[in-house]
Amino acid sequence: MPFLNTSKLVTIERHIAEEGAAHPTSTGELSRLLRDLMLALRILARDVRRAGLNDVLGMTDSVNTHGERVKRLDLHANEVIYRAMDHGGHLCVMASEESDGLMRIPDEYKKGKYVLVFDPLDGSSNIDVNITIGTIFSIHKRVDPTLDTPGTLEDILQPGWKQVAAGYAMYGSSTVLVYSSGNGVDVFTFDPTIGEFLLTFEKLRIPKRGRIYSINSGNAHKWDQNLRDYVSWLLRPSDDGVRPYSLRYIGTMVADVHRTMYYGGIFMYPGDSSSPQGKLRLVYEVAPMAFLVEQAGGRASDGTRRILDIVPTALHQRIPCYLGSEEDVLEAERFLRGDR
Ligand code: AHM
Ligand code: MG
Repeated sequence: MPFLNTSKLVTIERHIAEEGAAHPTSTGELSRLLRDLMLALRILARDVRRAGLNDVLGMTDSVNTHGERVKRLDLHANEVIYRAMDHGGHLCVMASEESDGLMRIPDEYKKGKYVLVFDPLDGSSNIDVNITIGTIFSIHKRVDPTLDTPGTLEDILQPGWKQVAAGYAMYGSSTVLVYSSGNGVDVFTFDPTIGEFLLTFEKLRIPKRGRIYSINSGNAHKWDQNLRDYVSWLLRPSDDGVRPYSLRYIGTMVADVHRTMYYGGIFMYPGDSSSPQGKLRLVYEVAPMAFLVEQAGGRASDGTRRILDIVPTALHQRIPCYLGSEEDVLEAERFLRGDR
Protein backbone atom coordinates (compact mmCIF):
# COMPACT_ATOMS: atom_id res chain seq x y z
CA MET A 1 0.00 0.00 0.00
CA PRO A 2 1.41 3.44 -0.86
CA PHE A 3 1.90 5.73 2.12
CA LEU A 4 0.78 8.84 0.24
CA ASN A 5 -2.48 8.71 -1.68
CA THR A 6 -3.34 12.34 -2.11
CA SER A 7 -2.00 15.15 -4.24
CA LYS A 8 -3.86 17.85 -2.30
CA LEU A 9 -1.81 20.12 -0.05
CA VAL A 10 -4.11 20.44 2.96
CA THR A 11 -3.35 21.10 6.62
CA ILE A 12 -5.30 19.29 9.31
CA GLU A 13 -6.88 22.55 10.45
CA ARG A 14 -8.21 23.27 6.96
CA HIS A 15 -9.42 19.66 6.66
CA ILE A 16 -11.30 19.88 9.96
CA ALA A 17 -12.79 23.27 9.09
CA GLU A 18 -14.00 21.91 5.73
CA GLU A 19 -15.54 18.87 7.40
CA GLY A 20 -17.34 21.19 9.83
CA ALA A 21 -18.58 23.46 7.05
CA ALA A 22 -20.15 20.44 5.33
CA HIS A 23 -22.59 20.15 8.27
CA PRO A 24 -25.29 22.82 7.96
CA THR A 25 -25.83 22.99 11.74
CA SER A 26 -22.14 23.23 12.63
CA THR A 27 -21.17 26.15 14.88
CA GLY A 28 -17.43 25.72 14.30
CA GLU A 29 -16.92 24.91 17.98
CA LEU A 30 -15.49 21.44 17.33
CA SER A 31 -13.05 22.89 14.77
CA ARG A 32 -11.85 25.43 17.30
CA LEU A 33 -11.49 22.76 19.98
CA LEU A 34 -9.43 20.63 17.60
CA ARG A 35 -7.30 23.61 16.64
CA ASP A 36 -6.34 24.00 20.33
CA LEU A 37 -5.63 20.27 20.57
CA MET A 38 -3.42 20.38 17.46
CA LEU A 39 -1.33 23.05 19.17
CA ALA A 40 -0.76 20.68 22.10
CA LEU A 41 0.17 17.84 19.73
CA ARG A 42 2.65 20.05 17.86
CA ILE A 43 4.27 21.00 21.16
CA LEU A 44 4.45 17.33 22.17
CA ALA A 45 5.89 16.32 18.80
CA ARG A 46 8.65 18.83 19.46
CA ASP A 47 9.18 17.79 23.07
CA VAL A 48 9.30 14.07 22.28
CA ARG A 49 11.94 14.77 19.60
CA ARG A 50 14.03 16.71 22.12
CA ALA A 51 13.33 14.42 25.04
CA GLY A 52 16.87 13.26 25.77
CA LEU A 53 18.15 16.81 25.38
CA ASN A 54 15.57 18.25 27.71
CA ASP A 55 16.43 16.05 30.65
CA VAL A 56 12.85 14.90 30.70
CA LEU A 57 13.47 11.21 30.20
CA GLY A 58 12.77 8.72 32.89
CA MET A 59 11.39 8.88 36.37
CA THR A 60 13.39 11.58 38.05
CA ASP A 61 13.50 13.77 41.11
CA SER A 62 16.30 15.85 39.71
CA VAL A 63 16.36 19.60 39.26
CA ASN A 64 17.27 21.09 35.89
CA THR A 65 19.57 24.01 35.13
CA HIS A 66 16.74 26.49 35.71
CA GLY A 67 16.19 25.11 39.19
CA GLU A 68 12.87 23.52 38.16
CA ARG A 69 11.89 20.01 39.14
CA VAL A 70 12.18 17.78 36.12
CA LYS A 71 8.99 15.97 35.22
CA ARG A 72 8.47 12.65 33.56
CA LEU A 73 7.61 13.09 29.93
CA ASP A 74 4.16 11.53 30.34
CA LEU A 75 3.26 13.95 33.15
CA HIS A 76 4.61 16.81 31.07
CA ALA A 77 2.40 15.71 28.15
CA ASN A 78 -0.60 15.57 30.49
CA GLU A 79 -0.01 19.17 31.52
CA VAL A 80 0.61 20.46 28.02
CA ILE A 81 -2.72 19.08 26.80
CA TYR A 82 -4.59 20.38 29.84
CA ARG A 83 -3.07 23.85 29.51
CA ALA A 84 -3.88 24.00 25.80
CA MET A 85 -7.48 22.97 26.39
CA ASP A 86 -8.72 24.38 29.72
CA HIS A 87 -9.47 27.94 28.61
CA GLY A 88 -10.91 27.56 25.09
CA GLY A 89 -14.53 27.58 26.21
CA HIS A 90 -15.32 24.41 24.23
CA LEU A 91 -14.93 21.78 26.95
CA CYS A 92 -16.91 21.12 30.12
CA VAL A 93 -14.54 18.52 31.56
CA MET A 94 -11.49 16.41 30.68
CA ALA A 95 -10.03 13.09 31.87
CA SER A 96 -6.70 11.41 31.29
CA GLU A 97 -4.76 8.27 32.09
CA GLU A 98 -2.36 10.39 34.13
CA SER A 99 -4.98 12.06 36.34
CA ASP A 100 -6.89 10.07 38.97
CA GLY A 101 -10.13 12.02 38.90
CA LEU A 102 -11.85 14.42 36.54
CA MET A 103 -9.78 17.29 35.13
CA ARG A 104 -12.04 20.22 35.75
CA ILE A 105 -12.25 23.43 33.75
CA PRO A 106 -11.21 26.32 36.05
CA ASP A 107 -14.09 28.43 37.38
CA GLU A 108 -13.07 31.53 35.44
CA TYR A 109 -13.45 29.87 32.02
CA LYS A 110 -16.60 29.21 30.04
CA LYS A 111 -17.83 25.61 29.95
CA GLY A 112 -18.55 24.28 26.46
CA LYS A 113 -20.54 21.33 25.18
CA TYR A 114 -17.66 18.90 24.56
CA VAL A 115 -15.74 16.39 26.67
CA LEU A 116 -12.10 15.42 26.00
CA VAL A 117 -10.43 12.25 27.25
CA PHE A 118 -6.86 11.30 26.43
CA ASP A 119 -3.85 9.13 27.07
CA PRO A 120 -1.12 11.78 26.93
CA LEU A 121 1.78 9.42 26.20
CA ASP A 122 0.88 5.87 25.35
CA GLY A 123 3.67 3.30 25.45
CA SER A 124 5.35 4.70 28.55
CA SER A 125 7.65 1.69 28.93
CA ASN A 126 9.16 2.67 25.57
CA ILE A 127 9.83 6.33 26.40
CA ASP A 128 13.30 5.89 27.85
CA VAL A 129 14.58 3.80 24.96
CA ASN A 130 13.52 5.96 22.03
CA ILE A 131 10.88 3.59 20.72
CA THR A 132 7.67 4.90 19.17
CA ILE A 133 5.11 6.38 21.57
CA GLY A 134 1.85 8.22 20.96
CA THR A 135 -1.02 10.33 22.24
CA ILE A 136 -4.61 9.07 22.04
CA PHE A 137 -7.66 11.35 22.24
CA SER A 138 -11.43 11.05 22.10
CA ILE A 139 -14.14 13.71 22.00
CA HIS A 140 -17.76 13.34 23.08
CA LYS A 141 -20.61 15.79 23.29
CA ARG A 142 -21.74 16.18 26.90
CA VAL A 143 -24.93 14.32 27.82
CA ASP A 144 -26.95 17.55 27.90
CA PRO A 145 -25.23 19.97 25.51
CA THR A 146 -27.52 22.84 26.52
CA LEU A 147 -25.89 23.06 29.98
CA ASP A 148 -23.12 25.53 30.73
CA THR A 149 -22.15 23.98 34.06
CA PRO A 150 -19.00 21.90 34.77
CA GLY A 151 -19.08 18.45 33.17
CA THR A 152 -19.48 15.34 35.33
CA LEU A 153 -18.37 11.72 35.34
CA GLU A 154 -21.62 10.86 33.53
CA ASP A 155 -20.44 13.00 30.60
CA ILE A 156 -17.26 10.93 30.43
CA LEU A 157 -18.77 7.46 30.85
CA GLN A 158 -20.48 7.34 27.45
CA PRO A 159 -20.32 4.41 25.03
CA GLY A 160 -17.70 4.65 22.28
CA TRP A 161 -20.23 4.75 19.44
CA LYS A 162 -21.18 8.23 20.61
CA GLN A 163 -17.70 9.64 19.98
CA VAL A 164 -17.79 12.80 17.87
CA ALA A 165 -14.14 12.43 16.90
CA ALA A 166 -11.08 10.44 17.90
CA GLY A 167 -7.48 10.17 16.86
CA TYR A 168 -3.91 9.51 17.80
CA ALA A 169 -0.58 11.15 17.21
CA MET A 170 2.27 8.71 16.75
CA TYR A 171 5.80 9.94 17.40
CA GLY A 172 7.68 7.52 15.15
CA SER A 173 10.21 7.98 12.39
CA SER A 174 7.93 10.85 11.51
CA THR A 175 5.03 12.18 13.55
CA VAL A 176 1.67 11.21 12.12
CA LEU A 177 -1.82 12.11 13.18
CA VAL A 178 -4.60 9.64 12.43
CA TYR A 179 -8.01 11.22 12.78
CA SER A 180 -11.69 10.54 12.25
CA SER A 181 -14.86 12.47 12.94
CA GLY A 182 -17.01 9.65 11.63
CA ASN A 183 -16.28 10.23 7.93
CA GLY A 184 -13.57 7.61 7.53
CA VAL A 185 -9.97 7.87 8.67
CA ASP A 186 -7.46 10.38 7.34
CA VAL A 187 -3.73 10.47 8.04
CA PHE A 188 -1.65 13.63 8.41
CA THR A 189 2.13 13.82 8.63
CA PHE A 190 3.88 16.52 10.62
CA ASP A 191 6.30 18.71 8.70
CA PRO A 192 8.52 20.19 11.44
CA THR A 193 9.95 22.82 9.09
CA ILE A 194 6.57 24.52 8.69
CA GLY A 195 4.99 23.27 11.93
CA GLU A 196 1.95 21.80 10.19
CA PHE A 197 0.26 18.42 9.90
CA LEU A 198 -0.30 17.83 6.16
CA LEU A 199 -2.80 15.37 4.72
CA THR A 200 -0.88 12.34 3.43
CA PHE A 201 -3.49 9.58 3.23
CA GLU A 202 -7.22 9.98 2.67
CA LYS A 203 -9.78 7.42 3.75
CA LEU A 204 -7.48 4.72 5.04
CA ARG A 205 -9.00 1.20 4.80
CA ILE A 206 -7.79 -1.78 6.83
CA PRO A 207 -7.28 -4.88 4.64
CA LYS A 208 -10.06 -7.46 5.17
CA ARG A 209 -7.44 -9.94 6.39
CA GLY A 210 -3.79 -9.59 7.31
CA ARG A 211 -0.88 -11.88 8.06
CA ILE A 212 0.41 -10.31 11.27
CA TYR A 213 -0.66 -10.84 14.86
CA SER A 214 0.37 -8.71 17.79
CA ILE A 215 0.18 -9.80 21.43
CA ASN A 216 2.43 -10.00 24.50
CA SER A 217 3.25 -13.73 24.37
CA GLY A 218 5.07 -13.44 27.68
CA ASN A 219 1.62 -13.76 29.24
CA ALA A 220 0.77 -17.00 27.37
CA HIS A 221 1.01 -19.09 30.55
CA LYS A 222 -1.93 -17.07 31.93
CA TRP A 223 -4.18 -17.27 28.82
CA ASP A 224 -7.21 -19.49 28.68
CA GLN A 225 -7.16 -22.54 26.42
CA ASN A 226 -9.27 -20.98 23.65
CA LEU A 227 -6.84 -18.09 23.22
CA ARG A 228 -3.88 -20.48 23.24
CA ASP A 229 -5.63 -22.52 20.54
CA TYR A 230 -6.15 -19.39 18.43
CA VAL A 231 -2.52 -18.29 18.61
CA SER A 232 -1.28 -21.84 17.90
CA TRP A 233 -3.59 -21.93 14.87
CA LEU A 234 -2.15 -18.62 13.60
CA LEU A 235 1.30 -20.18 13.74
CA ARG A 236 0.37 -23.42 11.95
CA PRO A 237 1.15 -23.35 8.19
CA SER A 238 -1.95 -23.62 5.98
CA ASP A 239 -2.17 -25.11 2.47
CA ASP A 240 -3.27 -21.77 0.99
CA GLY A 241 -0.12 -20.11 2.37
CA VAL A 242 -2.08 -17.58 4.44
CA ARG A 243 -0.64 -19.00 7.66
CA PRO A 244 1.68 -18.94 9.55
CA TYR A 245 1.22 -15.33 10.59
CA SER A 246 4.17 -13.15 11.57
CA LEU A 247 4.43 -11.74 15.07
CA ARG A 248 5.06 -8.03 15.58
CA TYR A 249 4.81 -6.46 19.05
CA ILE A 250 6.14 -3.02 19.82
CA GLY A 251 4.47 -2.65 23.21
CA THR A 252 2.98 0.74 22.30
CA MET A 253 -0.67 0.28 21.42
CA VAL A 254 -0.65 3.30 19.13
CA ALA A 255 2.20 1.86 17.07
CA ASP A 256 0.87 -1.70 17.02
CA VAL A 257 -2.58 -0.51 15.95
CA HIS A 258 -1.11 1.91 13.40
CA ARG A 259 0.74 -0.94 11.67
CA THR A 260 -2.46 -2.99 11.79
CA MET A 261 -4.39 -0.14 10.13
CA TYR A 262 -2.08 -0.29 7.10
CA TYR A 263 -1.09 -3.97 6.90
CA GLY A 264 -4.10 -5.63 8.49
CA GLY A 265 -4.05 -8.53 10.95
CA ILE A 266 -4.93 -8.39 14.62
CA PHE A 267 -3.76 -6.56 17.74
CA MET A 268 -4.74 -8.18 21.03
CA TYR A 269 -4.48 -7.31 24.68
CA PRO A 270 -6.56 -10.08 26.25
CA GLY A 271 -7.66 -10.72 29.77
CA ASP A 272 -5.75 -13.48 31.54
CA SER A 273 -5.84 -15.35 34.85
CA SER A 274 -4.13 -12.57 36.79
CA SER A 275 -5.81 -9.63 34.96
CA PRO A 276 -9.23 -10.80 33.71
CA GLN A 277 -9.89 -7.39 32.12
CA GLY A 278 -6.44 -7.13 30.53
CA LYS A 279 -4.38 -4.00 30.87
CA LEU A 280 -5.71 -1.38 28.50
CA ARG A 281 -8.21 1.26 29.54
CA LEU A 282 -11.60 1.45 27.86
CA VAL A 283 -12.39 5.15 27.98
CA TYR A 284 -9.24 6.82 26.63
CA GLU A 285 -7.27 3.96 25.03
CA VAL A 286 -9.44 1.20 23.64
CA ALA A 287 -12.65 3.08 22.69
CA PRO A 288 -10.90 5.75 20.56
CA MET A 289 -8.77 3.11 18.83
CA ALA A 290 -11.90 1.00 18.26
CA PHE A 291 -13.64 4.01 16.70
CA LEU A 292 -10.73 4.53 14.29
CA VAL A 293 -10.50 0.82 13.46
CA GLU A 294 -14.23 0.66 12.65
CA GLN A 295 -14.06 3.88 10.66
CA ALA A 296 -11.33 2.23 8.57
CA GLY A 297 -13.56 -0.81 7.95
CA GLY A 298 -12.09 -3.06 10.64
CA ARG A 299 -13.57 -4.73 13.71
CA ALA A 300 -13.03 -4.03 17.42
CA SER A 301 -14.17 -6.47 20.07
CA ASP A 302 -13.55 -7.40 23.69
CA GLY A 303 -13.73 -11.04 22.58
CA THR A 304 -17.51 -11.26 22.66
CA ARG A 305 -18.90 -7.72 22.42
CA ARG A 306 -18.40 -4.76 20.10
CA ILE A 307 -16.14 -2.38 22.03
CA LEU A 308 -18.10 0.69 20.90
CA ASP A 309 -21.33 -0.66 22.45
CA ILE A 310 -19.83 -1.02 25.93
CA VAL A 311 -21.01 1.58 28.43
CA PRO A 312 -18.10 2.38 30.77
CA THR A 313 -18.78 2.17 34.49
CA ALA A 314 -15.54 3.71 35.76
CA LEU A 315 -13.10 6.27 34.41
CA HIS A 316 -10.04 4.01 34.50
CA GLN A 317 -11.87 0.76 33.68
CA ARG A 318 -9.85 -1.88 31.78
CA ILE A 319 -11.17 -4.02 28.94
CA PRO A 320 -9.75 -6.92 26.90
CA CYS A 321 -9.29 -5.93 23.27
CA TYR A 322 -9.05 -7.52 19.83
CA LEU A 323 -8.69 -4.93 17.07
CA GLY A 324 -7.92 -5.14 13.37
CA SER A 325 -8.98 -6.73 10.10
CA GLU A 326 -12.60 -7.82 10.09
CA GLU A 327 -11.91 -11.45 9.17
CA ASP A 328 -9.09 -11.80 11.70
CA VAL A 329 -11.12 -10.42 14.59
CA LEU A 330 -14.12 -12.58 13.62
CA GLU A 331 -11.81 -15.62 13.60
CA ALA A 332 -10.46 -14.72 17.05
CA GLU A 333 -14.01 -14.36 18.38
CA ARG A 334 -14.89 -17.81 17.00
CA PHE A 335 -11.92 -19.37 18.79
CA LEU A 336 -12.68 -17.51 22.02
CA ARG A 337 -16.26 -18.85 21.94
CA GLY A 338 -14.82 -22.33 21.51
CA ASP A 339 -16.41 -22.67 18.02
CA ARG A 340 -13.17 -23.77 16.31
P1 AHM B 1 0.74 2.85 29.15
O1 AHM B 1 -0.48 3.66 28.85
O2 AHM B 1 1.15 2.90 30.58
O3 AHM B 1 1.85 3.18 28.22
O4 AHM B 1 0.36 1.30 28.94
C1 AHM B 1 -0.29 0.94 27.75
C2 AHM B 1 0.66 0.16 26.88
C3 AHM B 1 0.12 0.00 25.48
O5 AHM B 1 0.59 1.03 24.67
C4 AHM B 1 0.66 -1.34 25.07
O6 AHM B 1 -0.16 -1.96 24.11
C5 AHM B 1 0.70 -2.10 26.35
O7 AHM B 1 0.76 -1.14 27.39
C6 AHM B 1 1.88 -3.01 26.47
O8 AHM B 1 1.81 -3.71 27.66
P2 AHM B 1 2.77 -4.95 28.00
O9 AHM B 1 4.08 -4.38 28.31
O10 AHM B 1 2.09 -5.61 29.16
O11 AHM B 1 2.77 -5.85 26.80
MG1 MG C 1 -1.59 4.10 27.44
